[in-house]
Amino acid sequence: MALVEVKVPDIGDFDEVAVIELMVKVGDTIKAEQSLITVESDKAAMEIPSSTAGVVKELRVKLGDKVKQGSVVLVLEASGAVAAVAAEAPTALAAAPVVAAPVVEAQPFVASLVAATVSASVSAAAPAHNPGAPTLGLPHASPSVRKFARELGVPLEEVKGNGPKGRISQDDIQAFTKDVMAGATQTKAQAAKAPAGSDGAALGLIPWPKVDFAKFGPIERKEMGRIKKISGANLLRNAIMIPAVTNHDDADITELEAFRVSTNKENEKSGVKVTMLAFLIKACVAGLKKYPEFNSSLDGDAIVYKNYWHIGFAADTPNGLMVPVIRDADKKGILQISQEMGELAKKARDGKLGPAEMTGATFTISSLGGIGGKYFTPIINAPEVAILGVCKSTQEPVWDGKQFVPRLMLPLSLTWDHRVIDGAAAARFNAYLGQILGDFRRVLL
Ligand code: CAO
Repeated sequence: MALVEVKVPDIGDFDEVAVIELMVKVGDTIKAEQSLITVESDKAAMEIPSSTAGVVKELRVKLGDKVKQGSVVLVLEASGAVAAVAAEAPTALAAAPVVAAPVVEAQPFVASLVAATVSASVSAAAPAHNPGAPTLGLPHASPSVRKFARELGVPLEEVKGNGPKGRISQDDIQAFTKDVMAGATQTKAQAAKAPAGSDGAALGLIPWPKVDFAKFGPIERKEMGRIKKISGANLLRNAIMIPAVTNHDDADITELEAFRVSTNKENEKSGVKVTMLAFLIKACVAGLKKYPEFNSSLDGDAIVYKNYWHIGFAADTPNGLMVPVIRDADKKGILQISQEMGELAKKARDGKLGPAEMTGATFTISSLGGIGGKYFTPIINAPEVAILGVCKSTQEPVWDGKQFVPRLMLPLSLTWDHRVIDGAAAARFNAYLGQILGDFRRVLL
């Protein structure tokens, strides 16, 4: 039988990550792709799977160890015909993907919103929650469960795990949240802070309506997938925290579309198809350079201006919305951007995007142009400060000073953070985009 070293694969932007969970032990028989350990950086947690099936002979890491790409996780006696060479775990990690930014740590506002909402219904008599048996070190839960808890602001250490060895499942988190929402229990923080009788109505929110839909007709209940849950929590925070405004405008892309079609004809054999989105990425980079506040982030009372232009684009995948990132879009041509976009969109649909491919965007474009619609109000992908929504171009009658002429018009919807950007700047940004898309030679100016 071959002995195989399973190593930490490429983990994207992270140099060193901490081992926070050991999911196997010596003597365990494991399958290929089975998760072995969980590692966590300050931005994301991910499970390191095994490339090979076999029996664990030796664990080379322990809780709290720092590991990086190439660190040996364990030694396996491989089952089947496996060459006795060091094997690397596959690069498609089970990293928790997010819309826009990497999975964030506890989201204080969402958490406090939940707390405020629930305390409205927590009666003074609600007992402080009695957590399950104390666990040594971290509570026993998978990364996705841990993140789910963080997104809801649920203190994991107070949740009683009902799985084997007290493992906390998503059901346990949901049950805990329901209890808190129903006022049947309180978190320790609530018990400590909320004075008896506090209604916590600081936000003026009433509890979420609880309806027994089955009373009105047949229903089917399906739990949301992981990506939807993660993106939902991020979207909620961003929608609530950002004073966002959306400006709608149209760009005349009649000539640009003709150029796109002819470019695709010329490049038919290359296999790279250019869509309007690639031009939009380039046009946005020009806009971001001219109006740098759109390429910034808020950091307390400071605005951080970024001198790099990484553009995220929303991709619709069977698992939910994902935002791969084209890095250094300012240094790339339309064909390269198109090619990378095609590759990243495919990886997103196949669930194979790595953390590095989903992080670092300075601005995002959400294009529904291939589907339809006129305008919409995209939600900003924090910590970015603006996002461009694009819908389907249509032929429209445009007055040229003498007569109405048919022109291909592209609807643009720019949502911006009013803390950083003013309405006039947003109107200028959109107008500038329109100029560039109307005459793409302006990109060179
Ligand atoms: N107007 C008219 N037609 C457009 C267009 C536009 N603005 N944008 C794209 N099209 C056309 C393309 O030219 C292509 O036409 P052909 O098939 O005739 O060549 C067709 O629509 C399909 O394009 P596409 O969607 O495959 O390619 P894309 O580069 O425009 O977009 C991607 C790629 C990954 C962004 C897209 O597939 C996608 O996932 N879009 C959804 C994004 C989303 O969900 N946003 C909402 C986020 S908020 O919930």
